[in-house]
Amino acid sequence: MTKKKKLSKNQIRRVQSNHNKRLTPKNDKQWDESELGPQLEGLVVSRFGQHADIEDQEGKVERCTLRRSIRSLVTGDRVVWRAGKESHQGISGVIEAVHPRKTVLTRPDYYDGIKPIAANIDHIIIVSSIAPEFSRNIIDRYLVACEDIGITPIIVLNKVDLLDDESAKIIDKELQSYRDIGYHVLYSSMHGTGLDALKSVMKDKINIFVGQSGVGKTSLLNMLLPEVEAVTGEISEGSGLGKHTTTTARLYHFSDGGDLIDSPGIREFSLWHLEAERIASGFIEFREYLGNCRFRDCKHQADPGCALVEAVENGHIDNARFKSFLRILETMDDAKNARHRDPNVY
Ligand SMILES: Nc1nc2c(ncn2[C@@H]2O[C@H](COP(=O)(O)OP(=O)(O)OP(=O)(O)O)[C@@H](O)[C@H]2O)c(=O)[nH]1
Ligand SMILES: [Mg+2]
Ligand SMILES: [Zn+2]
Repeated sequence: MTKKKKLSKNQIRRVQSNHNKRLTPKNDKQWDESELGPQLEGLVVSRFGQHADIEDQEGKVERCTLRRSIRSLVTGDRVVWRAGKESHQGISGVIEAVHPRKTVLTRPDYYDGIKPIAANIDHIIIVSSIAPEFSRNIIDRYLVACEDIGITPIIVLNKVDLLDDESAKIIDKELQSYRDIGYHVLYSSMHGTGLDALKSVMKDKINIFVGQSGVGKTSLLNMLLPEVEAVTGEISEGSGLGKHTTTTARLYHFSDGGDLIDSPGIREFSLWHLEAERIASGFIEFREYLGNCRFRDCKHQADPGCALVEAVENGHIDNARFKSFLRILETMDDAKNARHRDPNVY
């Protein structure tokens, strides 16, 4: 058997782009100037490939195509669009330009570098739960991302109905370490616990639910906005993991002010687009110690005179957070070298 020659990164990208072009229907409408109305303002509620659903100023959702000049468009983007005089196969118009973003949550992508997930958000609500599994490491990764982009995180432990006295004690202790460093932690359940508190932190803000698949993001959305009736999915009996039920980020409005974006669950949240120092300062309680290590290039591991290790030993830094930090550094190189493209790993 002849050995297949490995494709270069550029070749892989070209193959992918040709493949995507083939997936775009040939009869996709190319709008002519004379067929389009005046420029209007809109808000992207959801993006699918070359199309996006935008909400116009009357609150009506219109499906539009994207001008080729638009390089990046995500849920939460504010756009300029023009309606077609007639709609074609359910497409009402074209998005012409994207307003500058106030904030953007991103993820690293092996092929495309840094990819945006949602724009103009005020709060990232990190939803966790004991089912499929409680992962402090994923919470910590999201916290680093939030600190790096300057968006306020809120930690939510969902499915509290599944906790017995003993597991409740253990989880309380874990979550107290986040409260101790100033983070807002809430408990919730699709059966009612904590929904009012959640509603009040989200009021008048643009919020996004993030977290592992199956933790109950969409179930919470359905409780908060019953008219939405978004699809939820059981945790797989075989693997014990979520089934990635939600596939695209979508924005919903609260009638009394504020928005909520439900996003697809993730398996892992990599941070390899950040330098080690940015990861370290994403752990907010580490900041006062950074720069105090004996060696300027301290890796904060076995290095003598490490100010972080000392702070852990003195009980000023929580050991679990420090371990989480080391684990993120360890996995960064692996992630950088990953040769697979799994859309759920980001
Ligand atoms: N016991 C209990 N089960 C819950 C709760 N919230 C959600 N679930 C269940 O957890 C499963 C997953 O819920 P989803 O809302 O689809 O989870 P998700 O986070 O949106 O998952 P993805 O869309 O895949 O990211 C469903 O079977 C829900 O019924 C809760 O508060 N308590
Ligand atoms: Mg979902
Ligand atoms: Zn150090």
